[in-house]
Amino acid sequence: MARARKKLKSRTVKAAKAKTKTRSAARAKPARKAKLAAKSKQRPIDLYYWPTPNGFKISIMLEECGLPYALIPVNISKGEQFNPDFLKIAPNNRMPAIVDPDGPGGKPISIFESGAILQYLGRKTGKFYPADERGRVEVDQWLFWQMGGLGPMAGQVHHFRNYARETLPYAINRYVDEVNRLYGVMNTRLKDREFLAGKYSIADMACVGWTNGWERQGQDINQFPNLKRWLETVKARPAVQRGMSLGLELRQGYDMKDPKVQAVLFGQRAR
Ligand SMILES: N[C@@H](CCC(=O)N[C@@H](CS)C(=O)NCC(=O)O)C(=O)O
Repeated sequence: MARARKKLKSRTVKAAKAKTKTRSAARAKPARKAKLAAKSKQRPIDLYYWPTPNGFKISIMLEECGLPYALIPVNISKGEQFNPDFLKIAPNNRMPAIVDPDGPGGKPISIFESGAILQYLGRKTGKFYPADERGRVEVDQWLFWQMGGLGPMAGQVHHFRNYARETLPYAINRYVDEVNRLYGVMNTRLKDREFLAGKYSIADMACVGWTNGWERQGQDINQFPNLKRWLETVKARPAVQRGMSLGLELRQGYDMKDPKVQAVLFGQRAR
């Protein structure tokens, strides 16, 4: 019920925005008019989301592309990621996921895994994901580097430094060191280019939420001046700011240190 209400509210906000756009369309030049009309016909993408670094990747991309979307909160602290309807879309019981009503062939498509969603939205819009093979490979390398390295390792640091019930120095040091190594790799990469793949892309969107938490990962950003400069540049983008503030209020009242929340999130085994 709460989910449906949120969705409705979000759709109402989008509808109000669409009305504003329709009014400005009346004054626009013909080519711009056609573009605005096409945009107003776009049906919103359902975004299954909770405000975390993995969720931000997709809220940022949707904001950057100006795509209409409806926010459907998946409260992972309460276990909503195990709802059977959600599992049909995201069988890994993790958010984010999307359902695009206008998928390939004009039919709906559902997608889980943030990297796959970013690539899909990049192909769909032709934005922030080059069409030429060399440019695409540049982006893919850094996107997969985030998906397989930076994200999981930083996630382990958050777990062992901030949430684990026992203090395990070996585990903490192992993951703090690995994140430190990864920050070093990123810092070197950014020495002679503004963004990870040269131009701003989905690879940068994938990394910003994870590097933003550097303090909680036991790192000192000042040791990585190129990374620091990159982080400031990316975070200054209005769409990134909108994406990273989406739904922050939903998290209020939920504490990862609460044993009830930990019982949902930790110690998961095959079901
Ligand atoms: N590889 C996945 C990871 C997503 C992920 O780990 N999401 C977390 C929140 S950041 C989640 O949904 N956790 C729910 C749970 O642990 O049950 C992706 O990038 O989409």
